[in-house]
Amino acid sequence: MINFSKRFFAAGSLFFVIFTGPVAAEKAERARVEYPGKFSRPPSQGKNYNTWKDATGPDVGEEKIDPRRLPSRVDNSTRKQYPPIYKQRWGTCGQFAAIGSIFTYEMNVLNGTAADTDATRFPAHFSWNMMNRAENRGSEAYHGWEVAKRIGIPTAKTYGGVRLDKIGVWPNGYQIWREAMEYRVSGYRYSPANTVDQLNEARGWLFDRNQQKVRKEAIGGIFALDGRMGELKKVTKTIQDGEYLAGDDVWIRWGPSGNGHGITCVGYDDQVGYDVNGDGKITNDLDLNGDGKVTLADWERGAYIVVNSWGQNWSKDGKIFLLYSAMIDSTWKRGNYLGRAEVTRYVPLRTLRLKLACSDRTDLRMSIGIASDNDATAPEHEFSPEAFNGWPLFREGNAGHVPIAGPEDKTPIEIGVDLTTLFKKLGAVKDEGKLFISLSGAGTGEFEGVLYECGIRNYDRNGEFLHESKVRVKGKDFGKMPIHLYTTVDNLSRSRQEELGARKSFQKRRGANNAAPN
Ligand SMILES: [Ca+2]
Ligand SMILES: [Ca+2]
Repeated sequence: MINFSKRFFAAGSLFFVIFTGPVAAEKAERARVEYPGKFSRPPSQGKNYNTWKDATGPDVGEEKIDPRRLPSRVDNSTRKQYPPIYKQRWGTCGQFAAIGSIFTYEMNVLNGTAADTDATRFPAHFSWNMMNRAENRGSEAYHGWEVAKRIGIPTAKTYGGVRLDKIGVWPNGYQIWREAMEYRVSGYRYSPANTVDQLNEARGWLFDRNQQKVRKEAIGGIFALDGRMGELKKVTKTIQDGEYLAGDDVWIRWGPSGNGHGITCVGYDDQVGYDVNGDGKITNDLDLNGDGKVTLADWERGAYIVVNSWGQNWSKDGKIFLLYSAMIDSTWKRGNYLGRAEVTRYVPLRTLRLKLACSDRTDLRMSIGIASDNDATAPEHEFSPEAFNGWPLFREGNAGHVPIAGPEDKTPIEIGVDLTTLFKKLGAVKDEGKLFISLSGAGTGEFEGVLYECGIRNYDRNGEFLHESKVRVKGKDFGKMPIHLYTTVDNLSRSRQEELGARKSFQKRRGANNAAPN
C-alpha cells in the first residue's frame, strides 16, 4: 500500500484521508509482465516472443518494491533528459510517445546528456515512416521500439528534425542510417497497473526504477500509455477550490468513446485528488463502484502525470493528471497498461552502403549472405533486413507501396545496413570470406529497381571509420529478375577481435564524441 510522507499532510489539504490496506484478493495481483493484446508486441512473432530478452535491467516485479521510500510526487518531465512537450502533426502520437519522448529521455539518461538540442533528441517520424504505409495512420509504441531494436534511431539533428513536413519520406544519406545503428532499444515491456502492488511498482519505476542507489541521484523511468480520447470533456475535471493544486485539470476516467491515443506518463502525484462521486470528500477507503470491496478502482486521490503531444499550451502546460483509478477500465483494455523501454548503445563494425532506387519499397527484397570459402556458390549464413523486405515483422504495417525515397519521389537514396551480426556468425576461422548480396522485386505489380553503388564499410571498436571496400556493380537494373553481387571480404580475424573489445571500449567513449559517423 502507499504510505504518504509527512509532506502530504502539510500540503494544505482540507481533507484527512485514511488509507486502508489492499484487500487480500488484490494483494495476490503482484506487479507482473503482461502482453495484453496485439498493441503490446508484433503478433507476427508468436506467443513466445519475449520483448525483454536482450534487456539487461531487471524485469517487471524482479526488484524489491518498497513504497515507504517513495516521495509523494515525481515529475521526470522537468528533468534535463526530457525533451520539450511536442505538438504532433498527423497520426504520430504513438511515435511521439515511444521515440520522441521515451526513447529520447532514456537515451539521455544513459548517456548522461541533456535533451536540449536536436543532437540529443530523436525523431518521431523515422520509425513512423517504417510502418504507416506512407499514409496518415496511427502506430503502436512497439512499432517504434522494434524499429529501434532492428535499425536504430538517428538523432533529430542528423535526420532533419523531430518531425518532417511530408509523410512517408525515407532518409537519403548513409550517415543517417549509420548513426541510427548506434541508438537502440534493448527491450520493452507492458505491465498492468490495476492493483496497489502494481501501482507501487510503477511509482517505484517512475522514481528510481525500484533500484535504490546509495549516494547517487535516482533517475526514474517513464511509461507509454494508451488513452481513449473520445468525449474527453466528460472526464476532464478541474480540481476543486480549496484542494491541493486547485484549478489544475485531471482526467478522472478515460474518454467514454473514441480511439486510442499514445501519451507519456512522466510521473505521479499522490496528493492530487478529485471528488468523483460528489459526496463532498475525497476518499480512498470507500467502495465507490459498489462491488463490495475497496480497491484501487475506488480511489479518488493519487494521479499519474501525463504529457500529451498536443502542444505546450494544451491544458495550460501540455500536461494533465490522470487518477490512478482511471486506469482500471474494463471497457478500454489498452488503458490498463504501462509500457516501458530499455535503451542501449551499439557499435557496428561492418556495414553495407548502398545507393539505390526502386519503384516499390515494400516489394523490395534484399538478402545478404556470407560464406567462409571464397569459392562458395551459396552463403552459409543469410539475413533479410526488415526495412528492405517490406517489414514482415509488422505485416500490414509496412512502409507503403511507394518508391524507396517516398511518395512520388523516384530519386535514388543512399542507405546503410549493419552487417556486424552476420559477420559474427562466420566465427572467422579464415581471414577471407565471400559476401553475397541479392536484390529483387516481389509482388504482382510492375517493379523497377536500380542499384548505383555498393560498398562494405569497416569501423574500429570505437565506431571510427576505417575504410570502404567498393563492390563493383555490373548490371545495375533489377526487377522480378534479381541481381546478385559477390565480393571477397578480408580481415575477418580482425573483425572478430574488434568485436570482442567493441562494447567495452564504446561504453567509455560514450557521449565524448558527437562527430557525425562516416
Ligand atoms: Ca468522493
Ligand atoms: Ca469497490
